[in-house]
Amino acid sequence: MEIITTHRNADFDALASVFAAAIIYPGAKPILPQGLNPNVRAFLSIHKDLFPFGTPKAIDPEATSMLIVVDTNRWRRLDGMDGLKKKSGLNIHVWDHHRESGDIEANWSCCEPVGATTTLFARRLEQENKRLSTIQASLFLAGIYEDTGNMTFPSTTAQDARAAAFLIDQHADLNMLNSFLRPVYGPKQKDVLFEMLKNTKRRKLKGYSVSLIKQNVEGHTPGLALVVDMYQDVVNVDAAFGIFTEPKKDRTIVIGRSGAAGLNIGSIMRSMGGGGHPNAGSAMLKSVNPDAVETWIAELIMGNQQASVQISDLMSFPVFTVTPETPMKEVALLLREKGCTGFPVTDGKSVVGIISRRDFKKVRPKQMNAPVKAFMCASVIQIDPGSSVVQAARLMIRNDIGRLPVVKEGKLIGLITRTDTMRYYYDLLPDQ
Ligand SMILES: [Mn+2]
Repeated sequence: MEIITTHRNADFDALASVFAAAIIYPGAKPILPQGLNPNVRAFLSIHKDLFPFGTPKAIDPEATSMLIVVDTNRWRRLDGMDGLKKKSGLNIHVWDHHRESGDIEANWSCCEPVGATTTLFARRLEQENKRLSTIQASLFLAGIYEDTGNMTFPSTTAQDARAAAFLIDQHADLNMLNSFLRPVYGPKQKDVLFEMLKNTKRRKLKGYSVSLIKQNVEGHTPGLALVVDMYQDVVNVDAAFGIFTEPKKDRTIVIGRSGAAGLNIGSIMRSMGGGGHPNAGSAMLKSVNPDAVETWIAELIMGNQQASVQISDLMSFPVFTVTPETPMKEVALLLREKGCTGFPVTDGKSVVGIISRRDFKKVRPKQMNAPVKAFMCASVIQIDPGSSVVQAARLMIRNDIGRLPVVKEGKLIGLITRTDTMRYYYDLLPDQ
């Protein structure tokens, strides 16, 4: 007997990988864990006959000679495989895309840090010139889209896009993807979201706006990740954490979402024994005090220093400034000479305005002798050196400005421009 299996709470990448493996290992039996994510459950309820699978109960460890594990490399994420864990001489193959190494010792493995495990299978199927049915191609594409956030997660690689191209060539149905990848959001999830919004609080941690909400949930509530997603959107914070406690089971599930590039949810969750991507992750904790969990997360964020780039790392300094009395014609010359698009205007140490090339549009030629204070923008939006790049970008977008003076204790210490934030987003930071 040969078995293909994947992690608990299987998502589309896990499910797609299991059935792609069934094509590559035609003699092996797909076994799905008991817990499935709600989208996957909905998909399977309709496609049950097309994707036959067994449950862990069907396994006879004695008779099993080979185990193919997909989309994980850890024993504890598997369901009902304890009997095989101890078995000696078992031939194990692992297909996975997780960056962390696990404890499953494989005789052979295909593990590469791509966006989805399904990508590795799609590549192999293409190499073997396999033809796929529309349903197979659609399921595999769903796996890749889900795990790469439709190719937007930073973990996405060119290989994922190539695999998607192959699957679309094989007539994957994009309408099907739309209906099954749409997340489950029902009355129970709505209640949880409503409660979270009622108890909304925000705090500043390392320059990020973060919301940590503790809440009790009754019984199994699927789709909590989506609820945290929506919550983060609505309250508009850099990161949101739901600390959901199920009192009857004495367990707490922590779900985190981050939109800030420097705040890595995956590494925070790994510190708590869970896992995830830079933008999203979760951890399951037994017998914990939710207040302590909240403090723990806050400490992890505060300690997450190397990962978060601050304004002070990106800003330029010293800053060239002009005084309020500098004549406009001199400012024009200086802008050209320095190759800048604007200067802060300072009176002593404090910033009293900003003058930029844009402001010259309203200056008539005979006004060029007037002082800069007549034309500068006097409402200065400044930023603290400890703030995050996301915050700087937000301020610039919201106020339609291209530069922010960086001010510490009332003193101008640097300038951050739109170009500086771009450099950060496109990962063009100079080596330090
Ligand atoms: Mn995956």
